[in-house]
Amino acid sequence: MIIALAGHVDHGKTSLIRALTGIETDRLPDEKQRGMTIDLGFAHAVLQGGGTVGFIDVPGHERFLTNMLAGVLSVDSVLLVVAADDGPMPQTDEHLAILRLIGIADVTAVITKTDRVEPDRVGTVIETVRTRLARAGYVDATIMPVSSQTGQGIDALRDVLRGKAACWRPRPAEGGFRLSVDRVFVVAGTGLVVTGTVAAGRVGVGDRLMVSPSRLAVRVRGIQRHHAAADTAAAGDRCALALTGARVERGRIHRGDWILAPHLHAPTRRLDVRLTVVEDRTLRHGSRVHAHIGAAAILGRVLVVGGADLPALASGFVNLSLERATAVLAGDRVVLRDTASGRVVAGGTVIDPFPAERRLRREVRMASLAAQAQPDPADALRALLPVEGWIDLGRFALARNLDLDRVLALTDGLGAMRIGRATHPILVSEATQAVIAEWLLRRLADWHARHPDLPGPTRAALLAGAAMAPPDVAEAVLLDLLARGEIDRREAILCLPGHRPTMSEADQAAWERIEPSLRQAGTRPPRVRELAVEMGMDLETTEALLLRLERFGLVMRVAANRFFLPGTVIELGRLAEVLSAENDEGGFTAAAFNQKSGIGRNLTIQVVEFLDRIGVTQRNGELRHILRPVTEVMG
Ligand SMILES: Nc1nc2c(ncn2[C@@H]2O[C@H](COP(=O)(O)OP(=O)(O)O)[C@@H](O)[C@H]2O)c(=O)[nH]1
Ligand SMILES: [Mg+2]
Repeated sequence: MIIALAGHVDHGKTSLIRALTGIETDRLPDEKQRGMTIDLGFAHAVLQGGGTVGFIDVPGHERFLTNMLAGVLSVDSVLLVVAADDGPMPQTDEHLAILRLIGIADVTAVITKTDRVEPDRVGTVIETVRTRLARAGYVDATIMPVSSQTGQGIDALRDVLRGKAACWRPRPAEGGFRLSVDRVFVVAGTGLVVTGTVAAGRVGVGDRLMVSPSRLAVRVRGIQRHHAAADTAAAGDRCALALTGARVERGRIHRGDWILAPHLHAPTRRLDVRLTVVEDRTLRHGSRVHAHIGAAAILGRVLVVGGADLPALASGFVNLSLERATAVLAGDRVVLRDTASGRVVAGGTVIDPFPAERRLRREVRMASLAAQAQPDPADALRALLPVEGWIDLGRFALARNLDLDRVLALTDGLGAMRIGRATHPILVSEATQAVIAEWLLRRLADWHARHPDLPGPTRAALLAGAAMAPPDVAEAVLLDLLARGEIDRREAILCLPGHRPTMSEADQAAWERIEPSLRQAGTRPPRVRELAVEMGMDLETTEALLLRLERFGLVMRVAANRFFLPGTVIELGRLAEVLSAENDEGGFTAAAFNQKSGIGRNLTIQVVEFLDRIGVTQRNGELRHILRPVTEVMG
C-alpha cells in the first residue's frame, strides 16, 4: 500500500514519515540546509503483523506544487497533515481540493505538533479539519492527533495504517504495464534507474518495455520494491526499475515519461477530460494551463466542450490540447493549473485519449463523452454504440488498457455487427451499417449509370466521399457487402452483381463502320494506323476505341498494332488444328502455317505467338502442338 502525504509547508509531513519509518526523506543538500522538502521523498515501513506501507513525501510549499502533484496523482490513499498550532492553512485547502478533484478514495487526517498546544486547541483543530474534510466529501475520514517530537499518537496512527493495509485491495494488475517516471538516477554498478508507482499491469525482470513518448526500447535488468530486490512489481506498487538498452542513458529519460508495455506506446496531444472546477475559480474556455498528468507537467490549452467557461464547482467535459505528446489513457488523473497565477483551477480524469477529428453536434459530442465516461467497459460500449454508430474496438481497447479479445467478448451481446479486418475490428450498429451499405450500393448504381460502358469503379473511387463515417468504417462495410455477394469484385474493379457494361452510342456507331472493314480484310486485318486513316480518326482515338471494343469481346488484340475479329482468330486456330492433324508428328511449323494461310511471314509469327499466349497451341522447338481446340478457348 502506498500513501502520499499532503499538507501545508512546515506542518510536519517529513517529520511524521521519520517518526513512522525512521527514514529521512529530505535527501537533497538544499532540502537539508533549508529544512524544507523540495522534491518527492520516499520511505517505507514494515508494519507489525505483516504488510509494508510505502510513503511518498511531497513538498507543501506552493512553489513546488508540481512536485506535490507528481506525488499524489499516482496513489489511492493520502495522509493530510495539519499542524495543531497553525490549523488549516492555504495549502491544506488547496491540497484537499486536489484530492477531491482527482478522486482520491481514502484520506486520513493527521494533526501534528500536538505537543506544542493545549489539549483544547487540538480538539478545536480536529473539529475544523472534520468540517473541511466533510465539505470535500470525506465524511467518515479518520483524524489522528500525534506528536512526531514526543511520539505521542504515533503508535495509534500505526494501528490505523495497519488496519488500512490489512483490508487494502490493490488495483487489479490487469492490462499492459504502465508506470509514470517520477525519478531518474544512475546507480554505480547498476546503471540507469527509474522509479514510480505502477499504474497498471505487472513487470518482471527481463521484460522488454518502451519509454514513451520517446519510443526508446528498454529491458528491465532489475526491480526493487520497498528497497529490496524483487522479481516482479504490479499495479499499486512503488518500484525502482534498472533499465538497459542500446540507447539508454541519463538525458534520454525524464520525470513524466511513461515506461510501458510496447503496445501501449500511443502518445497523444489531444484528449477529452472530465473536470471539476475548484471553489472560487473559473475554468476559462481557451485558457492556457499546466496540465499535470502522471508525474508530468505539460503546457496546454483548454477548450471547454460547448465553448462556455466552466464556473466554480461545475463539472464538465474539456478538450485539452497539449504542447507535448504523452502516453495517457482513459481514467488517468489530470490536474490543471493556471499558467498566470500557478493556482490549481480544475481536476478530473481522462475520458478519451484519442478523440476523433470529426465535427459533431454538441449534443452528440456530450452524449458520446458521457458514454465514454462510464468506467465499466461493457456499459461504455453499450452506451456509446447508438450515439456514435460505430466504435473502433482496437482504439477502445487501447484507451482502456484492455486486451482486444476481452473487448471483443464484451461486444457479443450488443446486437451489433463486427466488421473490418481481424487486426482492426470495428463495431457498427445495425442502423449505421445499413446507412453506409445503402449509400455504397446507391453510389455504385449511380456510377454504373454514369459509365455504362465501363465495368465499374475502383475501391478508392467508390469509397471517396463516404463522409458519414471514417474511411476504414466505410471500407469495413464494403468488405461485408463483398462477403455477402451484394457487390462483386473483378480484379481491382467493383460492380453490382449482374452488371454488364453497354457500349456508348458513339462507340456503337464507330463499331458499325469498323466491323465491315475488318470482316472484308479477312485473315489480314489492317494495322491500327491504317484503320485510323480509313475511319478518318487520329491514331490515339482509334487505339482507345479498339481497346474499349476489346472489353466488349468484339475484337482481340493479336499484335501491338493489329486487332482481329474473334471469328478470324477462330478461323486461324482451326487452320492450325488442320495442319496439326495432317502432320505425322501431330504438330505444325510456322512456315507451314504461313504457306497455308498466306498472311505473310511477319503476321504469321504474331498469330502463332498469340495462339500460344491464349493457350490454343504450345511451342516445342520448331513445332507447335494443339493444347485445346480454339472454339473451347474462345468459349
Ligand atoms: N514540536 C514539534 N515540532 C514538529 C513536529 N513535527 C514537525 N515539527 C517541526 O516542524 C518543522 C517542520 O517540519 P517538517 O517535517 O519539515 O514539515 P513539512 O514541511 O511538512 O515536511 C520542523 O522544524 C520540525 O522539527 C511535532 O510533532 N512537534
Ligand atoms: Mg517536508
